[in-house]
Amino acid sequence: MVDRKLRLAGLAGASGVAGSYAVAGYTRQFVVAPIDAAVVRATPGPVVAWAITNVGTEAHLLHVALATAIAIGTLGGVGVGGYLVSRRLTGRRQFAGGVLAGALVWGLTTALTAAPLLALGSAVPVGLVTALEAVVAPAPESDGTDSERRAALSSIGTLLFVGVAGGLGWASLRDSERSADGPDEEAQSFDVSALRSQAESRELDFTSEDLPGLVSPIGEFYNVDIAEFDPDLPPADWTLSFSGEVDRELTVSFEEIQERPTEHRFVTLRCVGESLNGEKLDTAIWTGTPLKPLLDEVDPDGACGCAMLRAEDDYFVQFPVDALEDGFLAWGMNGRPLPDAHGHPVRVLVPGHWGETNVKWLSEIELLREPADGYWEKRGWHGTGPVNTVAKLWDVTHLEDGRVEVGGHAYAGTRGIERVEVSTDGGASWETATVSERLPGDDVWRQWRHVYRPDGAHEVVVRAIDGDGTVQPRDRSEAFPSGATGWVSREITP
Ligand SMILES: Nc1nc2c(c(=O)[nH]1)N[C@H]1C(S)=C(S)[C@@H](COP(=O)(O)O)O[C@H]1N2
Ligand SMILES: [Mo]
Repeated sequence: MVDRKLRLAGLAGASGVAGSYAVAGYTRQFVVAPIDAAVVRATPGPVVAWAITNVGTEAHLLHVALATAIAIGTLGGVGVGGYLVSRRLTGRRQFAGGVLAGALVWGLTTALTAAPLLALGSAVPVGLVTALEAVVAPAPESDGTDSERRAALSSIGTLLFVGVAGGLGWASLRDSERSADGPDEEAQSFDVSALRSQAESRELDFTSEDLPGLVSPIGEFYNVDIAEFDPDLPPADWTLSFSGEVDRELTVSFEEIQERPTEHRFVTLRCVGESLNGEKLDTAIWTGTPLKPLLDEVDPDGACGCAMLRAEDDYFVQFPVDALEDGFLAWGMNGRPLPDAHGHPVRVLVPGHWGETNVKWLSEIELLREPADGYWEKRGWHGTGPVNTVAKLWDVTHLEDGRVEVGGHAYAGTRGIERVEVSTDGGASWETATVSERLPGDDVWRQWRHVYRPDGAHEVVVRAIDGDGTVQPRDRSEAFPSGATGWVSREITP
């Protein structure tokens, strides 16, 4: 008996979650989304840090799976609970039970997602599954035989399966259409062709085809979010407020911000959580306006000279106003409106500082009196300062003539990359690599390349020298808490 109720709850919950996905897609209105956000918020900092450095980008699968399981259990539990209560009250199995189950699930889903219409996507299947169970299960007085029941159950199962599979198929079709981004060059909204050709003319001629160019295509640009489900923010609904320790408060709309002087800039981003030779390092051509004139208008006067930036996904980060003054409000990426995943409609870009300061879906800049921890700093990270210098070893190619080509990208924030050095004897002697010509802008990476004739097994080591002449430190440390350090090296056997 208990077993049957559990099975019914599982079936009802799963159909509710599938139905919600079918109507809402992988968005904030999907019933799993708010549960996932709660799971992420409740996860202790050390667990998050461990997952970021050890599980990498797949870590999100873990919390989404957990959130999905919780959603199935909750919708199923509430649905079957409602059905059983109704049955007890009316003394009979009937459709009223299904209606009550559906209504409860509708209320719960609406409360979670604030989307009453789309909440029907989970309510209707749960209502149907419980109501059908009322029909199929024999009433105590009935003499329905086991085989009749089994036949009815299996036809309901088939119907459900077809319904759910059809719904999911339709949803994924719709989602793939929605996210059909196409190549960057198509559908340009801003003319960034001049910068694009500057980048192309400076790219090194690698024999290997595996090395990224100087501008990362939108679909390949790395992505780090605290929320699995991006905010969905129409530009017309977006505003940015300057609040707190200011002389004049100010709120600007998307339209107003776009009327300001517009620039296109190359800016590189790097996540403090990436491993030493990781790939959370990318560059785009951003379109936007400088922040300084807006800050001058509000005239910050807080004692700490610091600001808290807040975003639509409840992300927040604190760092010095000085750093913010060099910042840029961007609404374009590689010639297109900022994509949802990268902060649509507006994000901030802070030159030379770790990725986490580059707040997406930016909604508020609060000037503070005293410093306070941001989202990641509360979780133990120290990632609001300038980036560490790094030379990545992203490719080793054995050329046909027996030589070896090694290459990658190097980045040192606003200090710039002066030189990249390569050792092919484990760090005993060093040679200077070819680097790509500097791109305009004061926060951009460079490519490097070196070709040599190997002599047996050996160890390649690379290091960058920044614009101040400082050599990338050799001492190794993990990404947590303030960014990986050390030289990237690789054993090579001919
Ligand atoms: N609102 C918001 N902004 C955010 C984040 C976030 O989770 N929410 N992640 C930060 C981190 S840790 C990094 S490394 C960069 C990544 O930007 P990208 O996803 O556009 O590459 O965004 C930063 N800005
Ligand atoms: Mo990050």
